[in-house]
Amino acid sequence: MKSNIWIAIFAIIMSLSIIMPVRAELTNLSREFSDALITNDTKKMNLIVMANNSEIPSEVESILKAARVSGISEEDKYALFHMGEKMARLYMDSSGERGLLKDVKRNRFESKLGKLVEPKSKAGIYTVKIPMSDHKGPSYTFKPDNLQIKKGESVVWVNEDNHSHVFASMAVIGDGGIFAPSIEPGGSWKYQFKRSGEYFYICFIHKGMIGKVTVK
Ligand SMILES: [Cu+2]
Repeated sequence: MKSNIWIAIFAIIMSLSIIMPVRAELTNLSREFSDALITNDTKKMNLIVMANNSEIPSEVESILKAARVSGISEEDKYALFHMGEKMARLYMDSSGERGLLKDVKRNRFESKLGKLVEPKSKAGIYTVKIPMSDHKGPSYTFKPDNLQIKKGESVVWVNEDNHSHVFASMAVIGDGGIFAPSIEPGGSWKYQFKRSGEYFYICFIHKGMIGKVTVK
């Protein structure tokens, strides 16, 4: 019984320490919402969103803007995206409008990507490597994970790792199309992009293994 109380106190302190640092820059509406989020008071969060429905889209946009500021700590970024996503989800539930939540998810995805790589080569075929994962712990990645190419060009994913990888683009936040079969160690898979768009892709096996191809 006693240990349960300590676990609860610890959980509250942890969530406070996640959300507190960015509170200073929040509007009253967001502060009220973050209070409800800290205590996981869904009813209150819902009431706040419903009472301020017309203001929610601009509120979420300003949360995203704060999360995109360079130099912000990972904890603050996480807290802001977490709050923005929660607010946008409740907004979708009450208004039926899906665009806002999609926007948060895209921003959140993009915040985890590396710098955009625009190859200059005229080959029309670009390589994304899946390097050998780290022995000290899983570090499954795509290199580069943020690539921009032109319509009609192709990307070859080369698996230099000793694990298989299966990935696909998420039509929920971008364009569908990529659907890699299981790429065995030493194997590769080529895909030609016939349509322009933004392809956000994830590996089904390894959480956090993500990438994006932008086709102009
Ligand atoms: Cu994987």
